[in-house]
Amino acid sequence: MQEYVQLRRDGAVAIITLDRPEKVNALDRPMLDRLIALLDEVARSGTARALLITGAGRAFSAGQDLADPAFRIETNFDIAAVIEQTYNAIVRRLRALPIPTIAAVNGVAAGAGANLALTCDIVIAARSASFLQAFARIGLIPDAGGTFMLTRLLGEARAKALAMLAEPLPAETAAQWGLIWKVVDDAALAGEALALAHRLASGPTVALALTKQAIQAASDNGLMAQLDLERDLQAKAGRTHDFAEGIAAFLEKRKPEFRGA
Ligand code: T3D
Repeated sequence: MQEYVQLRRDGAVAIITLDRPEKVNALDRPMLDRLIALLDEVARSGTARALLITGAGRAFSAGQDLADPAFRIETNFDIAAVIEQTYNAIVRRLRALPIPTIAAVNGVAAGAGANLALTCDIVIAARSASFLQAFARIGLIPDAGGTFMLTRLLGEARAKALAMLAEPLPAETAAQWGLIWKVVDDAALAGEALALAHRLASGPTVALALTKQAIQAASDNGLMAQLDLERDLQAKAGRTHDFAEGIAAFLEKRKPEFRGA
């Protein structure tokens, strides 16, 4: 059976590719279930130190496969249950994964496809890519964490306009607005994204995971709670080999060799 989501390894970097280019990587139920299984595999392996997610062909993903037989209004399907089992399950995993996640957005990212990309820790996009909150076009609200990420990253004014107007946001504007990390020329995207993933994978992985945890918690915490959290997480980072190595390398004027422990 052909798999439309692929996982491969490049050293310490795990690479997941949405690989259904003829349907601009629209996500049907088997693809979503496989994505969940692959995220679990990456988490279980314990050896991947960064995760890169990208799309095959000219798009990142068109979001939910609107032609999926499981997505039929006539069958009276339980949309809440489907979302919980698929998109929510994926977003929860990406946010909890204790390694940096990078989305390399190679083309249009629409609907839940856009919001899965925006859930990643660092989003790098091709200059020709765009982000489309397509939901209003089909009478839905942004899901897969869209209302959270858009509002936190852009504020209500831009979040509401993007969601209600469902117009494509060019990658360059997304970068100017702070929705994503950066834009690169189309031909440079794959190489730059992989180099970024390797750079992170050779970093102090425990500290990076704790950084991710602290920054994500900052969306919910007040300053006092965040100071407590920083203290507690720094105590963990301070017990790692990589902290000792970072200090030693600085004093010895050499490049640190982080182990991710
Ligand atoms: O219960 C739940 O799970 C609810 C959750 C919902 C989450 C969501 O993601 S809802 C939003 C779903 N996505 C969309 O509404 C986007 C629909 N697609 C588009 O707007 C456009 O296709 C794109 C802007 C993404 C790309 O446009 P373009 O011109 O580059 O490509 P195209 O020609 O429209 O698409 C190419 C093919 O892919 C075409 O098939 P064909 O005619 O060559 O056989 C098209 O029908 C197909 N395709 C594109 N998007 C989807 C799709 N097929 C199924 N589902 C799609 N989402």
